[in-house]
Amino acid sequence: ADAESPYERGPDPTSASVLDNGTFSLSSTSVSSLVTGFGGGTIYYPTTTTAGTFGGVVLAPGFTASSTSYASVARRVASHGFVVFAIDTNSRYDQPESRGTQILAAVRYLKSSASSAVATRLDESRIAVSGHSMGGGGTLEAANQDSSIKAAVALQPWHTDKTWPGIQIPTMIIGAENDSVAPVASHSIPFYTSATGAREKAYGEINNGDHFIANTDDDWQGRLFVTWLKRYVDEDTRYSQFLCPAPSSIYLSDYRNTCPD
Ligand code: 9J3
Ligand code: ZN
Repeated sequence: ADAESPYERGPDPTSASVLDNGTFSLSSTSVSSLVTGFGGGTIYYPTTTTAGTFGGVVLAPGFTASSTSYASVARRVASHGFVVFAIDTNSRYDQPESRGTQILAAVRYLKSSASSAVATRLDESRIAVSGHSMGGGGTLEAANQDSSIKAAVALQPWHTDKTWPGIQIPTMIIGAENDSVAPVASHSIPFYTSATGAREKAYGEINNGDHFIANTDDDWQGRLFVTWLKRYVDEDTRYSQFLCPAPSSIYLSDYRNTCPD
């Protein structure tokens, strides 16, 4: 097709490839907990230096959790051609508002202070935010505060604030049908519904999923996460077919979106 994005990375996607890990081999580097503004973490990035630079995403953990619990989802996303920074928070007990501030501190770190191996592979102009549970609430905070972020993906987000009309950036919320910690009826769905200012938004709900699906390498969670970043961080319209019309699957108990994307 014409009008291809200069940021397309990896082979043309298929309905099978979007449900699998990507094609990029990965390297990783750890970031000290002594950095300013957040708690360090691990950056996963494609090893190649011959495929152009990659967009980035900061991924924040849930209440009491650490970055290590998100290694599989981080690697899943990175393998499709992204620099993924799974962060730790200053305290495991930090609330969503603080997690949002820390996500944005990690974005600044990724853009300006990361190792040369990361810096040579990252396109610092194309960064997304993500996180799980209270880190997903932090994702909403970060998205609400910084409209220069290219996209947001909130995994089973938890927040006491149920209304997010100020978010402007493309936002994907991934809920889990059987989540009893952040029930979709009182978290993900009102977050999605209230995000009336988002340029594009989608809500995907993993059938039979529980709150801790973000700590697994679930294929449909991976598909939704990767597809959103491909479309809005990479401007890769090869992935539009997986967003519009809305996907339908026995693995999804709900899906809502704005189309066209
Ligand atoms: O995984 C999470 O961040 C859980 C959110 C939560 O348990 O809130 C209750 C205080
Ligand atoms: Zn083409």
